[in-house]
Amino acid sequence: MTPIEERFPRPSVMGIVNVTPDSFADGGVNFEPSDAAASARRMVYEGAAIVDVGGESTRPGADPVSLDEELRRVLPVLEELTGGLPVSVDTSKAEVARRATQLGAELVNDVTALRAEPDLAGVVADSGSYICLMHMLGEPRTMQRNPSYDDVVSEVKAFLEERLAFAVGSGIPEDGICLDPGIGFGKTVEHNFELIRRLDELTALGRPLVVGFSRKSSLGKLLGDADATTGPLSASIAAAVTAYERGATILRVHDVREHVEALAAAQAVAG
Ligand code: HH2
Repeated sequence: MTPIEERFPRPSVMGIVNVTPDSFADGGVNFEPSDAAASARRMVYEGAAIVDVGGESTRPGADPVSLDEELRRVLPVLEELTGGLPVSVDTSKAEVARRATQLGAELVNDVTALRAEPDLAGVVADSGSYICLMHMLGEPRTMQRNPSYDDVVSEVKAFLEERLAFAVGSGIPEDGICLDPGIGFGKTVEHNFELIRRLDELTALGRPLVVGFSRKSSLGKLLGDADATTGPLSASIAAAVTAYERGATILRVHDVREHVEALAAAQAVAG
């Protein structure tokens, strides 16, 4: 296996393709498989290193989706894309990951970090795919009801360290694992910004970090709308660039071209 940090050099952009009717920022836009495939192709053309195809919204308040429904949503898109396009699958379900990796998905993005279905670890190990392990406090339906931590960064770090050990213990090579603090998953606005401010404490785990701040409601709330459910592109780009400067490797975004351009400038500054 090529180590994930060689396959995705810093910074790499992961384009988001939600094959859902209800995702918080782009629900419905890519619900038709042909629309989703076209968006994915455009994102790669615009410079995405990989596109993340998901069939279940994990926005605050979202209800889970059945296995059959999730397969019905993502398989037609993956059938159109894989072989030609670098694809990851955003799923917590072992069966979805198994079918997706058979179709060529090279990364499994599990927002539950192998807690929803621990069998997913074996699927990833057997398929030789990469995996992203993300932190979430609680579950999507209720996670934004007053999330609280003594110290958000050290608690997220301890969680990711434990999940990394679980994944390695389940046979997934450490070289193939990246970690994600889970912006917006059981976190207040201040928790999210503190995680980026102190991102060096998470890079100390020695694995590449994924950060997904794109269009998230904390950005809209920061700008004065207490009831925001999304945030603007401009603030998304600033959050991605500052995360990159603090050590993030993969930036998970809706607006690929704008992020690729901004990160090119930030990378030129970094030298
Ligand atoms: N955010 C979302 C979904 N999956 N995966 C990772 N690794 N990191 C993230 O920050 C992350 C994620 C939520 O964003 P989106 O996919 O646009 O929305 P929805 O869950 O409503 O489909």
